[in-house]
Amino acid sequence: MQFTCGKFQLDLTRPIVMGIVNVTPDSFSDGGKYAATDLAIRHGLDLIAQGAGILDIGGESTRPGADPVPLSEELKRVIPVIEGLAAQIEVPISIDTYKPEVMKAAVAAGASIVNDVFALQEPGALETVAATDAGVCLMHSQGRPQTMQLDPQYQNVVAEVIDFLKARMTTAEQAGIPRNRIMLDPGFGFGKRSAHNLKLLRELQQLCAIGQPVLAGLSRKSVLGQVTGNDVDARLHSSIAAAVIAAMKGARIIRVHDVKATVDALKIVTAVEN
Ligand code: 9MG
Repeated sequence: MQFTCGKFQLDLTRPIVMGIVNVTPDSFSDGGKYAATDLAIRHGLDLIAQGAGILDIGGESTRPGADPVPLSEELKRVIPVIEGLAAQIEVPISIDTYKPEVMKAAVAAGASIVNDVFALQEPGALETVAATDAGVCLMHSQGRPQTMQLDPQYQNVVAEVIDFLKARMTTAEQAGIPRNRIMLDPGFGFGKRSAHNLKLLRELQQLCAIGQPVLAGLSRKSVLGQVTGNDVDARLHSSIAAAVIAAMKGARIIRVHDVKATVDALKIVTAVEN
């Protein structure tokens, strides 16, 4: 399986790790430690040294209850980090945003994947990505971060997520984004109760059967806390377990905070699969 993004052709015959670089003072799991540009760049370089195959840079938290960040502030946070990293690294940089203006500036600064938790539904987002050679991650979310965890409802969460992502993929293709630049993501924790998240993970192979690369992001999420009883800073082991399950079900991009531990765990998955 191949995924094209900018100048990169990713070989997804084995799972790879997307390392998270939050440039947000309110980041839910690292307390904004890497908010300053230099620290964020250093953190990104460290994640690559640990084996990350993609870096995901975000300037607006999407944790439940998070407030939106003004456009100018988001640009100020992420663009210098992307420029600083793009000059030094040979792995794709992904921009975690739903704002078309940030997508455009980030790609101009050196990003080659747009990671959109709203699946390019913001006006202008489809056209913005189509006008670039960037890849895109289309993620499912029910609602917006401020309210998405209040009362999420589904008849059949797996079928509804798959139908939504298929429809967004068709729309993206019609807008001019070729299929080899699209990955899909069920959006663990985005407008889903624990039971929804666990069912999506259990049946992830159904989403993978569409034939597009699937991204899974469960790192440190609240479903892991609900199952284990652990706070966010004690969810390493459960995050690794979730990453391994997702990869064994067919996910090819695993989005995590703890890169080295996940890379090692996924080496076992690859060795078993081969
Ligand atoms: C930004 N962000 C937070 N969680 C995420 C997830 O599960 N997937 C993607 N694509 N992005 C996420």
